[in-house]
Amino acid sequence: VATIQEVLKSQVPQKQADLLALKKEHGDKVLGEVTVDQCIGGARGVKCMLWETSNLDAEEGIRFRGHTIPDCQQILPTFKGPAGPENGEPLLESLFWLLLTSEVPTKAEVDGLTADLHKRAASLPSHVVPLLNSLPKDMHPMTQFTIGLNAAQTGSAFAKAYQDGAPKTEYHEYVLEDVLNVVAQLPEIAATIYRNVYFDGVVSKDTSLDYSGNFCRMLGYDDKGFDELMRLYLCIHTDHEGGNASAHATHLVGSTLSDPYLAYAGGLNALAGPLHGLANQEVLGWIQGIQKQMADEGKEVNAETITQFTWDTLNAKKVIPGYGHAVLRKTDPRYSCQREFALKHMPDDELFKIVSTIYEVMPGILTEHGKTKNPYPNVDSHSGVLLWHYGFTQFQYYTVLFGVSRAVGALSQLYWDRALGLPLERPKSVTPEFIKKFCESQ
Ligand code: FCX
Repeated sequence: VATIQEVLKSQVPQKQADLLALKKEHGDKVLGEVTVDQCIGGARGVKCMLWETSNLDAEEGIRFRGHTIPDCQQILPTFKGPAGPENGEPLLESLFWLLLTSEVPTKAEVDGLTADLHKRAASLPSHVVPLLNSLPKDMHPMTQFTIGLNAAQTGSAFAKAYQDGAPKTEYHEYVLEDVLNVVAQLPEIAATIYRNVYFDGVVSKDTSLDYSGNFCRMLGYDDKGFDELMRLYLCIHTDHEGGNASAHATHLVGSTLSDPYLAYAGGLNALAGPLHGLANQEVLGWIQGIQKQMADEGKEVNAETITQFTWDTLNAKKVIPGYGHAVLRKTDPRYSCQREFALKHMPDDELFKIVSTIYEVMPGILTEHGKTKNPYPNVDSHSGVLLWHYGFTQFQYYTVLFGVSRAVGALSQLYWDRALGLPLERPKSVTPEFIKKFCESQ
């Protein structure tokens, strides 16, 4: 059975040659132009970043190495064995393999990767857990998460190899070590934070399980339904092409030859913003706000009261968390697959019914409001209600789960950034005076 290291090693020369050929043949062609609006407006739609692992279509949503989420549910190995919806959700390790190699792995290959990750988890430097234990319990879990990952950086193989004078051509081999180690070590960092902040600080493992199942035990959950949810959750949050803030930050920081620990800590800091991953927690907070207000007013939570509460939020000049997207213009397929999961496993859940009612009324309200270019729900709109159903109610922590997952996508790409020798990222900025002068001279 091939290891992921062997598969990648065999792919690198061809991929390097392909990129050189692409540059040679088409290097001077124009991919698009940049308007002043795009320059001021967060570079929406500007095609200026190479990304291997996934692609986002505004109408269709994400494809991981060309595969949609429903495709992945059909073709990727599951905990029970081969692919197929009757066997449950794909294993995160399956998707990690696909993102890194662009190949669909066999169950035996995935099992090998699972075992490798379990082994690597033990290499978390011994000072990390005591450091996490010393942090104030009221420090936000995402802040603790980046501290933990930064602290684990002492174990970076790439940082050491660079200091020891490794040649450029070998960087990616050390980066792959770090990528696998970071993905392997994040569950312990994440679970230690969860157990410290909300419980007794004790983290128990079960390495007879897969990555997600073991992570659930570390968090303190022993429920096969929750294991399946975690597999789905961890798969769908991995990657969303390169331009999203956490992936882009990782790619940018990594382009300075910061090692994967430091680069992904940069990504986590971006994920911690409320317009990005923190929306995971904000959605639950918003729903609880409706529930509380309606309870206080002796009203039901229904389409009418949700509509009123939505207008109150919009009139207060706040965003509706979980709705809108910088690229997507349809319901996010990551939302749809979570809805499918809910319909299958918890159709009568009260909170799910509220989320469904929000879905019925929100696109109409946001369209009438007339600002957002996409009135449909994104991934964050649904995840909280699923976690809540299994008793995972500490929603200030939810974004940490997103962070465990996003590592798999952002770091798969970081491996290829170094294998392909991509340069320091350094776009040109312009001053307002330049824009004015330039445009007036046209
Ligand atoms: N509620 C209210 N107003 C919204 C809105 C929402 N959900 N989404 C967009 N708008 C507003 C914007 O704030 C902007 O207003 P402005 O003109 O006064 O600045 C206007 O509509 C145009 O924005 P638009 O071009 O549609 O969206 P952007 O690309 O600027 O922003 C995000 C995209 C995702 C940041 C935006 O839709 C938003 O704030 N959504 C709520 C937060 C959220 O759910 N984030 C998670 C996104 C994602 F899935 C993830 O990263 O996890």
